[in-house]
Amino acid sequence: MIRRDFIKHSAAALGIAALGKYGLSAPVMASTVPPDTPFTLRLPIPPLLEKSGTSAEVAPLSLIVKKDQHEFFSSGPTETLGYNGSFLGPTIRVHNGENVRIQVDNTIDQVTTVHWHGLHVPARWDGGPHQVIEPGEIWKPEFTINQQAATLWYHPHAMGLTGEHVYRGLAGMFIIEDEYSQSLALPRNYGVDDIPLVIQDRRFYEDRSFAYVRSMHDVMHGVLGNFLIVNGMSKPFAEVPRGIVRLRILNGSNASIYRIYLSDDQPFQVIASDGGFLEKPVGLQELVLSAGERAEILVDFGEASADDRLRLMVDQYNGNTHEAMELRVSGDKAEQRTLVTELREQPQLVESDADRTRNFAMETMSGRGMGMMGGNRLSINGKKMDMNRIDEKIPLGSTEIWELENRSASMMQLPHSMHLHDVQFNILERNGQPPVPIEAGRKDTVLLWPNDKVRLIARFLDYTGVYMYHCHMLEHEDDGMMGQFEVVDNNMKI
Ligand SMILES: [Cu+2]
Repeated sequence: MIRRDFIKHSAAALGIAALGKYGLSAPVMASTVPPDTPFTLRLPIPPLLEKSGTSAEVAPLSLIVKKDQHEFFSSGPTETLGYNGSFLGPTIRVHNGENVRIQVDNTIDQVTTVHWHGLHVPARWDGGPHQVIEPGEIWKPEFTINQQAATLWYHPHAMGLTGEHVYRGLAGMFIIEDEYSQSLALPRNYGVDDIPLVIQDRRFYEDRSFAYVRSMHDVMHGVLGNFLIVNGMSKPFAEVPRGIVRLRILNGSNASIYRIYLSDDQPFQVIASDGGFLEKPVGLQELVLSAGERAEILVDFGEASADDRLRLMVDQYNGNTHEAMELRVSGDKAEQRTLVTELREQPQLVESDADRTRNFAMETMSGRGMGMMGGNRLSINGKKMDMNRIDEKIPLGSTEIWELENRSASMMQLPHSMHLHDVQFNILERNGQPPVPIEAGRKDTVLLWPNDKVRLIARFLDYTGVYMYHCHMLEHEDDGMMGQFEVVDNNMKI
C-alpha cells in the first residue's frame, strides 16, 4: 500500500518538476560533480556523547556549533557547519530518568537553536524558535529524561533558518535507553551491530559548495539533492557481523521522502518507529520515511557468508534511485543470532479518551485570491507562522484528536510531513483506515500525501508553555508552515 502510494506520488512529482521548470521559476541547476569510487570509504560513526563518571559534579554534555570544512569529495572540502566536528554532530545517548545538562556554544555568526526532536521536555528547553542562541552566546538546557527508549534526533530550529542550518550540517542522533530496552535480546553494540544511519541528500556546485538556494521552486518542493549521503559520506561501506544487525535510520533530509530497501529485496524487521518500540516486529521489504521520521530495523545476516555484500537502496520521491551504502559481511559472529518476536506493550490512546478535536488544514494555496505567484503559498489553517501569535491553547492534562488534512490545490500537489513538539502521538486513522502496523506505534512526525487525512491522538502532560507544530519539509517550515500551541494549566488561574 505504501509502495503504491510512493510510486503514484513519485510520478506526480515528476509532473510537478516539469511544471516547475516552465510554469514557475526554474530550479537552480547544480552541476553534477563526478562521484568518487563508490564503497571504498568506511561509514563514519558519529562519536557517542553521554554522561561519564559518577562524581557529584558531572560536566554538561558539550555541543559546539561551528563553521568547518568537510570532505564529501576527494577533490577537496566543502564549507560546512557541524556540532563539535565538521558535519553532523555526536550521537547523544541518555537513559530514562537521567538528569541531563547540556551546554551549547554558538560560535557561528548567525543565531541558532537546538531542538530535541521527539523529546518530551519543558517548553523553555525545547529549543524551538523562541530559545534563540545569539552568536557567541551559550545555552544551558537542563532536563530529566521522562520517556521510554527511542531513537530521536536534534537539529536547529531558528526562525527562517532551519533549512539552511540543517543542510549545512547541523543534525545529530539522540538515543534514549531504558531498563526495558536493555533487557530485550537486541543488538546494542554501538557502531558495530547497532548502527546509526543519518540519511540525507545534497546538491553541490562545481566548486563543491552546497547549492542551498531557496528559489520559489525550492520552497515549494523542498531543496532536494542528487547526492545521497549517509552519516555525511557518499556511498560508504560498513562491515557487519554475521548475525542480527540493528540499523537506526533517520531521514535527516530537508524535504525528501525516501523509500528504503535492501538489494535483492531482502526482507528485514521494523522494530521501532519515531518514539519507541513497536509491540511486535513487522516484516517488510521496504520502508517509506518522510523528512524527520525514524525507524529501527533488524537485518539478519546469520545465513550470510563472509564477504557477502548487500546494498542499502534509497529511492527519492522525485525519482532518483541511489545505492546509498554497502553492508559488507565480516568474518565476525554477531552477539545476537536470533530475531525477537515480542517487543514492548504499547498502550494506545483511543477515540473515547479525547476531550476535544482540532482541525488543521495544510494548504498549498490560501484560496483567498492569491495567484500562482502570490505571497501566502504555504500555510496551516490559512495562517503563516507568527512568533507573537498562539494558535491553539491546550489545557494541561487533556487528550486531543488532531485532524490533519493535506489540502493541496489541484495545480500544486505537494506532500507534507507534520511534526508535533512535546508529545508522541498515536495515529487513529489514515484516510478512514486504521494505521498500517509500522504507523501504529509512537509517532511524532507523520507523512501526508496530497489530499491525505490523518487523525491522530495525543495527551499533553507534565509541562506548560509554548511548543511548535509544523511541516518538517524544512523549506515549508521556513516559509511559515508552522503554528504554536500553548499548554496551559487552568488550575493555576485565580
Ligand atoms: Cu510541507
